[in-house]
Amino acid sequence: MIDCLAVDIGASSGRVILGSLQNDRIDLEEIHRFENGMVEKNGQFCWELNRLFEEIKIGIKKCRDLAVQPVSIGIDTWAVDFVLLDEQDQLLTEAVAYRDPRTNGIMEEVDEIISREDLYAKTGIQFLTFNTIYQLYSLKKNHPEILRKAKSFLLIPDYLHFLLTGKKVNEYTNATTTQLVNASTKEWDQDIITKLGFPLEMFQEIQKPKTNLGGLKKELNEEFGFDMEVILPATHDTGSAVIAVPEVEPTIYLSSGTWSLMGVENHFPICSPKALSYNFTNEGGIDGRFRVLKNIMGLWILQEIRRNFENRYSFAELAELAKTSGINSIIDVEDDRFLKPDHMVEEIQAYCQETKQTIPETPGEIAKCIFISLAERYKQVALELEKLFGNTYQKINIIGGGAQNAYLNQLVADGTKKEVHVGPVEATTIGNLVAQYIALGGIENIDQARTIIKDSFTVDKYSPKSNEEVESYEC
Ligand code: LFR
Repeated sequence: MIDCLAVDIGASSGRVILGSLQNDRIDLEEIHRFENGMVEKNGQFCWELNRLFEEIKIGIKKCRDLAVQPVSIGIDTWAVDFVLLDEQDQLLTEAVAYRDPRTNGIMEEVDEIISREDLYAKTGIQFLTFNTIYQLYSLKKNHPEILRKAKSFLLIPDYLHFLLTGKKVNEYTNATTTQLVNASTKEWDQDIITKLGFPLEMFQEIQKPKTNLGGLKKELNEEFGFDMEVILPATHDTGSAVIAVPEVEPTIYLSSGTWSLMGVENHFPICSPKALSYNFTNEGGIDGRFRVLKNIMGLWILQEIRRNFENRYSFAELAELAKTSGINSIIDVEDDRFLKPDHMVEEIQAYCQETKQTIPETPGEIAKCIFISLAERYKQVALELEKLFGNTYQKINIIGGGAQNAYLNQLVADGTKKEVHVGPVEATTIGNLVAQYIALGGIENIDQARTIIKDSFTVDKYSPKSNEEVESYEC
């Protein structure tokens, strides 16, 4: 039996999960769960990195209390956000969150220095206003003195791994989301970095998933009473999630959580003008794979309206209310206005008014508007993927926490007219563990891992209903 710890921190919560691999089965046990969210510090939205690290330590200590001693640990989080360290390895910056407005208007300024065509041909990364490249450029513009002092650039999981081990590396899958990594060489693109005037020396060596960073720092070893290997998973949560898609055949996956990431796994990047015209990303994956996918503003919109309703309704209740609502107004879920509006419900209502659609009023109407808008977008992106790959896919595999939403799953099946396979819900954690198991020799490769995942976790199926059964939601 091999016991490993996966730490998976998303935008709204984090978990420390114990994964046990035995007889070609993976079992999961949640050891510790904690809240996450942006807080305002000096007028900026930031993550509470020190608290997050304390929570990870609590999780490790709970293992000790349960008399479990995992062999290794690996951490994954959301992408693009980073910290900078000075010569003494002290933090120079807060971990500013990607939804902070500091990048407003910055993409256009970077366009003047490097054309989108060039940037895409080199990196293959989707243009999103909050990519690291734009966050760094905003910092350079507004606080050049900070960037001048920076000696180390670490993405969030890199920093947490540094706190565990004292070693500074940039893990590859997450590094690709900076839009500064060359998709062919899989290394920092020095040309882009120097053109934008970022200090080249602050970028660390890029290390691939499965790299063993060695043991814990001495003081942590003493504090916990045991040592563990620290093994890099795909530290970008989406990278870990896609490892756990339980299909060996190429299929469309939809990693559903705060974001909806919809794409196809490929063995090379597609940085063509056609891929650019669809604005698909090519994020680096494990073992030379690429995630050709689209970032779609996902359940964040629903999380926000829940907050606007003071958490009076659960996600399941909102789905129930939506089902019985007759409204068919649709919003463009990828419009940046929904990235961090002051009040999501009002933003949705304003959008519907401006586009001359019925204004949703009740919680059920607003939820329905969000669900059908997401389903509509998934349908369009599935078509774009088929056009890009010149392929017809028979099914869509929904993974992640959002896969628990039966109403949305059925809407996806009905809209795309494809079989929808649902699960595993814990894909990110499982993918994180798989990299550790392969590094430790417990699993041979990704194909074997996917067979094990298929045998260890349930996958539900939704078939598209016939046209007569489907209530039309076209505008
Ligand atoms: C999902 C995710 C997406 C990334 C977004 C912001 O949690 O990692 O892949 O685009 O968060 O980092």
